[in-house]
Amino acid sequence: MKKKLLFLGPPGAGKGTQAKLFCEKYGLDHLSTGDLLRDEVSSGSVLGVKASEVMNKGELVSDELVLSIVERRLEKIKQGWLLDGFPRNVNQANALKKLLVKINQPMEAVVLIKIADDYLTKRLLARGREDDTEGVIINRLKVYREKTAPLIDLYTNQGILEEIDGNADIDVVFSCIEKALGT
Ligand code: B4P
Repeated sequence: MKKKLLFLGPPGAGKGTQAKLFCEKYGLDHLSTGDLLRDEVSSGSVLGVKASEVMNKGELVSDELVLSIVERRLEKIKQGWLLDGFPRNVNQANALKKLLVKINQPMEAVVLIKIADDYLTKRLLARGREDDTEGVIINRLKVYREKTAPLIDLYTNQGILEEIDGNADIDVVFSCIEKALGT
């Protein structure tokens, strides 16, 4: 079974939801940069205060901060990992590639969860997190299109991208992911 995975998709596509289920079932370490940043915010640290200002505008937190968090965590994992919400731009993808070469753990598959903007906005408004207001969601979608979507071509060209339709019930999306990954 593939054990070095990345879940990619627009905000609200269900990356976090599916990643959690997948890691529980298959015993992988779930590495969500969104969750790790929210932990930093709750701790009230200087970095957390800075991160919270950026997240509440729907922008991306600095590559430097995110990379240091990921590097510290990835090096300790032995069993297999699932990256959720990282990388989010080409710079982060290049840094990740270097890190994976260094620790000799190449990425095995990327799951792209696709879904139309209308559904995403409805889902996120219903969730109601601090960064789930209409104006911030519009900006997050714009940032996704400009900065994260170019990663789709990058991983397609590497031949490791699997596309999933995210506009279905959670268990249906989960089965599609399992099928795509051949579990
Ligand atoms: P994230 O925490 O990654 O959150 P997200 O992309 O908005 O949500 P996700 O796709 O995981 O959706 P979820 O499963 O929760 O990012 C938040 C912020 O952190 C970013 O804007 C950025 O500022 C910062 N950040 C994170 N990573 C970064 C990085 N690498 N670099 C820089 N900054 C970074 O699902 C959403 C909702 O839909 C939930 O309520 C869920 O219950 C529901 N849902 C899920 N699947 C469903 C389904 N099939 N049907 C119906 N509802 C569903």
